[in-house]
Amino acid sequence: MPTVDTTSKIPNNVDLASDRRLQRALEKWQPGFLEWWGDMGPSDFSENDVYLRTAISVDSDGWAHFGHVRMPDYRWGIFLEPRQADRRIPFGDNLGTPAWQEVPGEYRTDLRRIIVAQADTEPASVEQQRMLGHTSPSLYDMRNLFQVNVEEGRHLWAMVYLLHRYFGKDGRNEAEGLLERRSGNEDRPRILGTFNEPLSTWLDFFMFTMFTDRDGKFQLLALAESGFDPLAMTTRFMLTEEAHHMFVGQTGVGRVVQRTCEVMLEHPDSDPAEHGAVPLDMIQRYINYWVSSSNDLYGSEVSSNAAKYFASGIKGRAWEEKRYEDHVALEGSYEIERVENGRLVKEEVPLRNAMNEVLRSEYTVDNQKGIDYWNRIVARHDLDFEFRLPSRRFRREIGLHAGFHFDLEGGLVDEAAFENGCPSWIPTQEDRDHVESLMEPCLEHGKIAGWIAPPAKGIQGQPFEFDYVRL
Ligand code: BYC
Ligand code: FE
Ligand code: FE
Repeated sequence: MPTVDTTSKIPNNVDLASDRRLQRALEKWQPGFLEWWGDMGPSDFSENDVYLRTAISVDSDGWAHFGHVRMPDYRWGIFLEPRQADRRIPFGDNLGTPAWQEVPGEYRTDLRRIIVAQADTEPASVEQQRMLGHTSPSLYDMRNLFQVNVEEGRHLWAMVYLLHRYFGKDGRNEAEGLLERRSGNEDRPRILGTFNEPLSTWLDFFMFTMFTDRDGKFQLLALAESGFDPLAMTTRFMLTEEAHHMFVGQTGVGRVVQRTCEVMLEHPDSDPAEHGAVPLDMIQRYINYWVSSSNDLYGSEVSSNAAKYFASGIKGRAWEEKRYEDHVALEGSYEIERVENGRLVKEEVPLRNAMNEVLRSEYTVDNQKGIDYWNRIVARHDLDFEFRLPSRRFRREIGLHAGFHFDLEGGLVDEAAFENGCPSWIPTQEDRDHVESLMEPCLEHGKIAGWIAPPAKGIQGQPFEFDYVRL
C-alpha cells in the first residue's frame, strides 16, 4: 500500500498522484462537493473551529488526528485498508478464486448499483441533519454532530473514488448525481426511504445514529467481504469511523433516558414531561418509529437480487469469512414468515434468497444490545419500565410484510386496529410538539440542556467543559 499523502489537494493512500487522469477528474468533482457542502451541509457554523478527528492513516492505532478546524477546511480524503496479498473471494460461486482488482464486466451493473445506493445515503444523512446545530443541547453534542457530518462526507468521497476509478464515464455521471439528489425532495429524492425522512429534533438524531447508522454498519460489513477488493478495502476503513456514530446514538438516547429517570425520582407524582423531560413511553415510540423505518433498509425478505449478489461474490454476509463454514450457501434453507389467506405461515426459502433477512437478523441482535443498555439505566434507578424492540414486521413498507398491518409484537391486525394502536406505538403530533419544545440550544461551556444528562466523559480525554466548538 502506498504511503499516506496528507499534503496534496485530496489526501489519500491510493497513490493518486501516479494517475493524473483520475486525480484531475476527482479534483474536478471536488469544487462541486464543496459547493454541495456549503448549500446542504450544516447550516451556519462554517466559520467556527470545531474539535474534530481527521483520518490521516489507516493504522489501527493512531489513524486519526484530533484538533480544532473549520468544517469547510476538513481534509476529506480517500483511505483504503491495506490490500491483503493474494486475497481470495470468500463466498459464492467464485469462492476461492483471486479477488478482483478491476470490475468484472458481468457484474458491473450490479456493483455500480450497490455502490451508488451506499454512496447516496452518506450525503443524504448530512442533509437530514443540517439544521440540528442550532438546537444543540451542549457544545459536546454539537461537536459530535459535526464529527458525524464530516465523516459521512468522507464516506461519500470513499464511494466516489470507486465510481471514478473503476466505472469510467458511467461512474463519473453517478458521482454527479450524488450531488444533485436531495433528501426529501419530491422530484429528485434520495434513493432509500429512511434517508428522505425529516430529522427535526435531537431525539430523532440520536435514534437515527443508533438505528440507521447501524444499518450502515451491517451493510458495510457485508460489503467488506466483497470479492471486488477495492470495495472491501474501503468499507473496512469506513467501519472504523462508523463505530463513533453509533456510540453517539446509543449514549445519546441513554442520556435522555438517564435524565428522565432522574426527573421521575425527583417528581414521583407527576408526568416527567411537565418537568422538561421526555417520558419513557414517548422514547419507546421514537424507538418503534426509527427501528421500523430502518428495518426496511435491508430490502425484501426474499430477494433474487440478494441471491445474485451472494452468488457472484459481490456482497456477502456480515463476518462471512470468520463466522460461517459453508460459504456457498446452496444447501440449507431459511425460515421466513409470510401472510397467506389472512394468517401468518412459516416457509422455508433457499438460503441465498434470504440473505437480506439474514443481515436484518444480525442487525436486530445488535439493536437488542442497545435496548438492554437503556434498560440497565432504568433499572439502576429502580423504576418499573422496560424498553422493547418492535417486531420486524411492524410498519414495514418494503418486503413481504408491506401492505399488511402488524402490532408491535408482530401479530397480524386489521387496518382499524392498526390505526387505533398507532397513537401508542409511534410518536403522535403531541409527542413531536413536546420534544420540539425542548429543543432550546444550550451553548455555554460546561452547561447542558434540561432534557438530557451530561456524558460520562468527554472526547479524546478532554473534559465535558472543553471548548469543543469555538463560537
Ligand atoms: N427504500 O430485492 P430487494 C448507511 C428497493 S446505510 C426504497 O428487496 P435488494 C448510512 C430496491 O432498491 C447503508 N427502496 O432489494 C446510515 C429494489 O429496487 P429496484 C446503505 C428500497 O436490492 C446512516 C426493490 O426495492 N447501504 O450507510 O436486495 C447515515 C426491491 O429490492 C428500499 C446499502 O444499502 C428502501 N428502504 O436490497 C449515513 C448497501 N429497500 O431495483 C449512511 C447497498 C429496497 O427493484 N444497497 N428498496 O428498483 C443494497 O445492498 C441494496 O440495494 C439494498 C436493497 C439492501 C438497499
Ligand atoms: Fe457513513
Ligand atoms: Fe455513519
